[in-house]
Amino acid sequence: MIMLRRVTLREVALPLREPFRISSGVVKDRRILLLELEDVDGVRAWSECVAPAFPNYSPETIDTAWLALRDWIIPFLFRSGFSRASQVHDALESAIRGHRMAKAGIEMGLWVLEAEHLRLPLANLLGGTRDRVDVGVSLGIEASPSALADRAAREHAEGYRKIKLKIAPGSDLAYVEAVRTRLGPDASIMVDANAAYGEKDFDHLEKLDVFGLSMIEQPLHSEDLRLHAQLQKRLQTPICLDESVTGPERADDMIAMGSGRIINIKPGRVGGFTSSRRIHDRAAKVGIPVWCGGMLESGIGRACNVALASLPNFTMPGDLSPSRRYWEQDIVNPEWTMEPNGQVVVPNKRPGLGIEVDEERIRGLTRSELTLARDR
Ligand code: OSB
Ligand code: MG
Repeated sequence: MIMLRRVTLREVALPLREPFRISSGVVKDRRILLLELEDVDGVRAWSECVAPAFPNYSPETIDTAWLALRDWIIPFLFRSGFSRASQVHDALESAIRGHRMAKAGIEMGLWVLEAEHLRLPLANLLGGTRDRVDVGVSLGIEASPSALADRAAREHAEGYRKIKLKIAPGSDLAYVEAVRTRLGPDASIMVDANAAYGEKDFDHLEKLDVFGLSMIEQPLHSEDLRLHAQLQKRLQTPICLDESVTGPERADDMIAMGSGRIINIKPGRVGGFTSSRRIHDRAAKVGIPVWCGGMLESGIGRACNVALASLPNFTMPGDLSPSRRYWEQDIVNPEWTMEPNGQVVVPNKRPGLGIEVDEERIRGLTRSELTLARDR
């Protein structure tokens, strides 16, 4: 039986080594919401809520997540007990609508807690089947096509197995062309528009087909699956959905409507691991490949993503870059690294997250902290 006794919310600030620009905004300092869970047996687990500072990706932010966790989600969980972490998702869904990133933060923590209880690596508990996962890098919008091509060439030489370029109207064709020319025809290149285009851009987006991209991620508005289906009919390049797929139901809609051919699964976006596994299983059944996206996580969120990405249908490289791609110093030991062949090792020799959380460093970085406890 998993019964929470205490949860501590902490906001830490970690400066990115360089600003990360996408079509809808830029991040310089990452405000990160960490959760520390303790159950009635005294077992502890860490997890991360991926909500960003500003609602330019989805409606949630770190501040809405803090509120939702403090006032609704954690009090609800204090009133409940679960024999398995896999039951938490549906209980939360039936009680509280939306707030998926907030829910995911604690749902994933409860999976880690169960893994600690069973002395099992998180990857094994989730059903992971591989020891290593292919890694891709996500590159923000740069000042010029040649600056992006330089950057992409450096990252390609590091071993990354997929290079993802953020695009936006006005920063697209020339940038993609520069990178394709620099990296050559065999490099795996994709783009991510973060919903920046519309129906009027279909002719323009068709011009991306000549670059042999492995996919175009979330070109259109997140709510518009019908429009994505129309665009997919006109493109040779597969569409991959990110923001649009908020849970298994939207994945089913995408599959039924032909709105895309690939799914980016971020456990934070879809409400946690149970939802992620359902999307993974439904996609596998119909031959849709999935890969694990990222939200500029710290090493704690990275551990959750890497564990999930070890499941069998995660057949494409994930946005699972090593710590130094983001931070001067991460908050875990050892830091996340990438093998020269562009893979990350799944830490499945140790229970739980499989890495050590640097609690002292977290204390030093903490800007606000709140401990909630079950009443007796
Ligand atoms: O759309 O995949 C995205 C980062 C923040 C918000 C949205 C996205 C991203 C990334 C970064 O692409 C991936 C990473 O964490 O390396
Ligand atoms: Mg994306």
